[in-house]
Amino acid sequence: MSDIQTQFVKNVLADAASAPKPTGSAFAPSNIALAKYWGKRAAALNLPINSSLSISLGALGTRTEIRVRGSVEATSSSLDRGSDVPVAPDDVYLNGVLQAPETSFARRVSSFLDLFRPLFAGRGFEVRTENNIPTAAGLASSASGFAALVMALDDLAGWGLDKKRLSMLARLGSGSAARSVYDGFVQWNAGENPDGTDSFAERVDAVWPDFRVGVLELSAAEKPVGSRDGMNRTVETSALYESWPAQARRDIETIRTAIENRDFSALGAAAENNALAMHATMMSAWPPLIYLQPESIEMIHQVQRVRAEGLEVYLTIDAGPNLKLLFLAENEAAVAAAFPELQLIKPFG
Ligand code: 2P0
Repeated sequence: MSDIQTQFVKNVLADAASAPKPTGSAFAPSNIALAKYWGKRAAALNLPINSSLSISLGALGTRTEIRVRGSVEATSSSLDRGSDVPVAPDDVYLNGVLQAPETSFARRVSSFLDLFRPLFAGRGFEVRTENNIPTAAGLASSASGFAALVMALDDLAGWGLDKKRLSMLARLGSGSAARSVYDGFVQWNAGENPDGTDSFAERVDAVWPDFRVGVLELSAAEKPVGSRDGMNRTVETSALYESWPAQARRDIETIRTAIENRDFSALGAAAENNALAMHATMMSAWPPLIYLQPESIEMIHQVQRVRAEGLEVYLTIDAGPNLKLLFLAENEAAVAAAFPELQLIKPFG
């Protein structure tokens, strides 16, 4: 926890209400970026170099329940007490199982909660996190996890924060979490201010009930490098990264227009090109970042084959080996036949 983070939290909570409850709870959906976030301009406030655009995954995500040990008033003025407040340990449960404090999951949750702990008299929390995302499906749970955690804290303390502020706080836990406070299509504006006040996500005003996402879980191989280190390495060493922010801007523009016009072909092409361009920047980092496995390459070719035969299906890939397919309801049966292992997701229910 740095001073700059503490100050940021204090500013975001400046006008917050206070109506503490015994338990706070919230659900946040997972999301998949159609125009990816890759690269930070400032680490402490988790500020991205480029804006990104995602689709939230409806009922797939994280439900979190949080309570303080004992009841305390949560006010922003108590942040002033700062670091002389003793830190109490948290009990962090994941899918019903208590996580040892030294696990990376418990450590990430606790260090995020440290940002807010002074508001709760330095007490420990009990956090119960339930993910209904199929395990190992390659869907990031940090996005829905930090979004649900911030929303549950807001519910617990009765801050009454709007989505913009929730998004800014979720961003401190994980960049992609900034997008998971909304349903549907979401744009996270990178912003320019060093103080992070213009970097938050907004909902794209569109409902597309026929939009489908499919997950192809291809490989359980360990990621060579996590996203955080991977994007830093890419920014620092890849000569191709120079062209990335402009590509991101173009793709977001194309995808927004495509959503407006319900032009699925334009959306799919821009999303697929964006994901493969991101992987090109990763591969051109040094040491190289190759998240794709042989199975990923095989399936990329399979997608191109079936598309050449007339089936409108596009792919996107995050920092891992698994593919996510994009298609419309009318092609659900054909896509399922071409990709029997596909896990079907309906983002709009
Ligand atoms: C995204 N990814 O837009 C991109 C595409 C992975 C590839 O956001 O360091 O866990 O916590 O801000 O959000 C994964 O990175 O990284 C990610 P941090 P995060 O979905």
